[in-house]
Amino acid sequence: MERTFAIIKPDAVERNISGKVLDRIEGAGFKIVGMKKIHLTKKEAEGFYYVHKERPFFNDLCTFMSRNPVIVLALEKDNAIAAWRELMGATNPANADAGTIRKDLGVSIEENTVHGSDSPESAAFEIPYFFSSLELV
Ligand code: FUP
Repeated sequence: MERTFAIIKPDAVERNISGKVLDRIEGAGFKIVGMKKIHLTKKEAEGFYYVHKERPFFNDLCTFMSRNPVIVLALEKDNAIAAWRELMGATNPANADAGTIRKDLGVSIEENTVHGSDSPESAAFEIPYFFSSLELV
């Protein structure tokens, strides 16, 4: 079993479609081992996305991620990291495959509804950024 980290981003929480995303997650066989709703500060968003700090979209991304609450998740499944990336779809919803969350629910490359760890190293940073071990059950 592998664990990955996911976020239901502000665009989805604002549109009241968190449940739709959770339904797809559970329907695809992921076990939700951690879940909470939080409102990130801009600084917390910057810390989370620090690998992108030199990118031109960094400031807008962190403003977006802190404009309203998000739902953070730790997910467990065989090959969870790759499986969740596949279910999410490409970063830009316009390029995402049919049937993926970003294709069906994403608004734009920035407001793309969900986040997912892109490697074991990312998951190992991202899960404990939000969850203590006691919160993973
Ligand atoms: P992903 O792993 O698919 O979420 O994509 P990246 O790690 O490359 O980018 C992280 C987030 O930055 C994306 F989810 C959305 C945002 N982004 C932009 O706003 N503009 C871009 O050109 C690229 C990414």
